[in-house]
Amino acid sequence: MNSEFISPNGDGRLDELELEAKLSKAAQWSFVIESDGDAGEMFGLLSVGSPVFSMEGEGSEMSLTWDGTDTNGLLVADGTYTWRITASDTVGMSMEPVEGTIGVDRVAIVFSDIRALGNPFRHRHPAPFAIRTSLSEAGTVKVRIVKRRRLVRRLGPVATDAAGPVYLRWDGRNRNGKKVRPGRYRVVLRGLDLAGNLTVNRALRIRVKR
Ligand SMILES: [Ca+2]
Ligand SMILES: [Ca+2]
Repeated sequence: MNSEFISPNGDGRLDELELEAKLSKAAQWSFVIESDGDAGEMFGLLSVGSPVFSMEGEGSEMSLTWDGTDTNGLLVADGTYTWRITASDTVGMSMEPVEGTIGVDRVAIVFSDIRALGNPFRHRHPAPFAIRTSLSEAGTVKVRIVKRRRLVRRLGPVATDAAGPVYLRWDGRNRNGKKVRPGRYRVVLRGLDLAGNLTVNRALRIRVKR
C-alpha cells in the first residue's frame, strides 16, 4: 500500500491508491471501496458503507490501483473510505477478508501566523531566526531562504502529526556556513500534507542587519 491518504488531483503526488496483495492460493477475488456510510444515514438506515468502486479478478496475486473515481468515473468527495478484498477459492470456500481505510484529501495545508522571531546578529541575547507558522493540518514543512531568486540555505524538513505551530531555525548562515550579508531575504515555505497536497508561500521576508 503506497499511502493511507490519496489526493486525486492530477498533480503527480499520491493521485492513486496502489495496493499489492498475495493470496495463499488461487481464488476469485473482489476489491471494493466503500464510503463511510453517510448515504445510508440519509435514508434513516443503519450507517453501513455504500460501495463507490469495485473490481473483480482471479488468481493469487493482485496489483490494484484506485484513482479516486466512482463507478461512473466521477471523483469521489473528500473523506474516509474503507477498502476490502474478499476472495473465495476454486471450490467456493471464502477466505478471510482483508480491509483497511483510505483517506481522500484534496485540501492543501494553509499556513497562518507566519513570522520570524529572534536574530543571530544582535549583540545582546543573539538567537537564531525562528521562522514560525501555524499549519491547518498535519504535514511536513521545508524552507528555502532565497536572495534575488538564488538559494541561500535550505531548512527542514520538520514534520507534525497534527495541526498547529512549527518552527524552523536559521542561524543566518548560508550553505557554506558563512554569515550572510545584510539585506532582505525571502523565506519560501513549502508544506506537504499527508496526502501529498503542496502549499508554497513566499510572503515572509527577513531583514538581516549586522
Ligand atoms: Ca495528488
Ligand atoms: Ca489535506
